[in-house]
Amino acid sequence: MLDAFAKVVAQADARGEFLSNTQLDALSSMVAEGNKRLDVVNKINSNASAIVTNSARALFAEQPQLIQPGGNAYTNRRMAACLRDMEIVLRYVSYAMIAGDSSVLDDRCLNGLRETYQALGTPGSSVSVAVQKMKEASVALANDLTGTPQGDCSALVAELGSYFDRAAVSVV
Ligand code: PEB
Repeated sequence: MLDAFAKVVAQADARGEFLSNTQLDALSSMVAEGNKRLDVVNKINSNASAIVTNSARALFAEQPQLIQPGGNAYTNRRMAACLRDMEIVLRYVSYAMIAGDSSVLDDRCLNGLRETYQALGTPGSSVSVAVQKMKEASVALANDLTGTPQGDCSALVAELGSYFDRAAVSVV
């Protein structure tokens, strides 16, 4: 598991070189935007249950067969597993966001997840839609500057979106 700093150290060490100016610039802007990054993660954390439940509701509205008899989220046990899975993905996305690096998400959450869903008979394409809905909700929250100083969050929002995209692509 790496963060943005450990990642460039590992890359430079593999080549036996000092950090490049490009690497230093990237870390420098990460430090400069550090408070905004904390705000984004804080917004996700404090809205996590709404992000999960609203996204699940939107998924089931689009794909009602999931909650009909025989569906993959039919019965409370499967519904609970589905909501739990969505929360797990959101949690790991938040870890990647605070670390500024996707390795924690890749290694501890997404690795083998497609195969797990195949073995369970859970449709990965539906999980992917659920993740995209969580992306939309989280990006909207990150873009909502109410109560915070106005500033450019576009790079952070794009980075946040990229972690959801990784998760969405990994399960189909
Ligand atoms: C992944 N999900 C399920 C299981 C596992 C995961 C390992 C099997 C064991 C169990 O039921 O607990 N666990 C999960 C995860 C990590 C992990 C992400 C990462 C670290 O450790 N059903 C739907 C939707 C979708 C869904 C499409 C969006 O209709 C999910 C939610 N996951 C779902 C369901 C089950 C499951 C298990 C329904 C139960 C499947 C079953 O028992 O039939």
